[in-house]
Amino acid sequence: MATNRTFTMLKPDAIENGHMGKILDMIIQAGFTIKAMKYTTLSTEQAKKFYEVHAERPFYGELVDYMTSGPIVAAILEKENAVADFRTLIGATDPAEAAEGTIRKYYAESKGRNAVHGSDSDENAEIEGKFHFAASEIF
Ligand code: IDP
Ligand code: MG
Repeated sequence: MATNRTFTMLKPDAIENGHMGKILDMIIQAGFTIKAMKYTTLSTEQAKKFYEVHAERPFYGELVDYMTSGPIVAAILEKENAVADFRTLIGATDPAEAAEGTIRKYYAESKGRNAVHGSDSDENAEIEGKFHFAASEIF
């Protein structure tokens, strides 16, 4: 069932490079409403768990180190067709392949340090949102 919600993180490179405001503005201008948001950090344990599906990939250790290297912004976003539209807004995983006008095209450093996360399905959007937010923090 479509929930019209997705989950995002502005990743440590985006915050470190001073892109938090510009990325949030792109998200809001694209029609997403913020239903939950926090400026926080991931523990190694949380990052490992969040990216568990990639545990066997060669970049897993690097990914966990990167995602715990500094603060992130986690948010739940709402819009009709949220999951697919947000993936379109962020662009391909590798900024070299990301379409013009996408967040990753503008702000990602590399395939690994790629500025922003977006859930890949309604089911994962719900799991990932609940991973970061208590019910009382979601509006
Ligand atoms: P996605 O974020 O576009 O859904 P996934 O394939 O799910 O991409 O990978 C999760 C994250 O793992 C990416 O956003 C990126 O930070 C990192 N990653 C993916 N592929 C590579 C790689 O080949 N080298 C280094 N990091 C990678
Ligand atoms: Mg993914």
